[in-house]
Amino acid sequence: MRVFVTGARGFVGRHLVPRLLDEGFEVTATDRDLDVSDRAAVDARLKQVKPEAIVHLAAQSSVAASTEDPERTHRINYGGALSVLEGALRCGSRPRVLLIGSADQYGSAGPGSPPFREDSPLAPASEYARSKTEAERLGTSFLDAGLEVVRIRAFSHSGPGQSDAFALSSFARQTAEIEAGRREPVLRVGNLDSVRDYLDVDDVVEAYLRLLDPDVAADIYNVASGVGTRLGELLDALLDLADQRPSIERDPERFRPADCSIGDASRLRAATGWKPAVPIERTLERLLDDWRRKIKES
Ligand code: A2R
Repeated sequence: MRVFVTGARGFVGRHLVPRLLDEGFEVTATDRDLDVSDRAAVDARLKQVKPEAIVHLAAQSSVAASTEDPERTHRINYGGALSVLEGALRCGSRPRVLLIGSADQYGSAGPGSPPFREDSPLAPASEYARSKTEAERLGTSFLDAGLEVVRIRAFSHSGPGQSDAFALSSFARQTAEIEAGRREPVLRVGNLDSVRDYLDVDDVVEAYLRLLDPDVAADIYNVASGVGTRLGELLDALLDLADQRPSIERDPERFRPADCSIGDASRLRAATGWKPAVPIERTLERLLDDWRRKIKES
């Protein structure tokens, strides 16, 4: 199967592309070399490649950056999805499209609420989440034109290669810097009471692989563990792996009201048999080792 990947040099793409190649897929990997908001360029490239599937990862993926520059976020996330969907319809090979959305589309749940299901109401609270929600709706509208659009709502995931704009990666980077004596032994954090549903990036990649299967219904799917964990608990687990215990300081810049986001992935499990396989401790270990290596090399 010929798979066209956008955003292939991003965090998930760098894990997905090697896995696709291992599985015997033929891969066309694109990133900044193909601006997804440039409709004509995307159209031309898809007509040339005529893929059987597209995994559309390219995005402005930071919530904070989306608040600073909402227009740019909309242009990349919504405009990018529009280019890819239109290009897919016109390229002649009718590719199945995996549109990657986010748990942020649901907003935050109240304490004790059940995990979000695909039919839970959406309450996007940032331009990032709004752009993903609109891109998903756009994807749904292309079903009528006969395009198989799989709309994915991915919950938090982490692993080696993730930007330190995301909480766990930031904790791991700071820990590795403290271990290396490159930072005073103070770890700066946001709100540790937030509860998140965390997956290892390898489990997310496995879910996307299964959703490429043409026999799986082109539906909306949560990719989630179903388990919520306080960020503070994850930080403790990370520090158990560290060779020293820094003090923890609240960073007003990062501090947001505590939120709660847990997903129910039973639809994905029923359709594909997928379930997460990597324990979070393993994710934290690989993330910390990756930062240790990068800091040593820098
Ligand atoms: O912003 P950069 O230089 O890191 O490049 C990102 C790239 N990208 C684009 N590619 C083509 N045309 C654009 N206009 C454009 N803008 C950004 O997409 C980066 O290499 C990639 C996205 O990777 P990450 O930001 O690392 O996201 P991640 O964690 O791999 O997430 C994949 C998908 C995204 O749609 C997220 O919103 C969703 O999963 O959670």
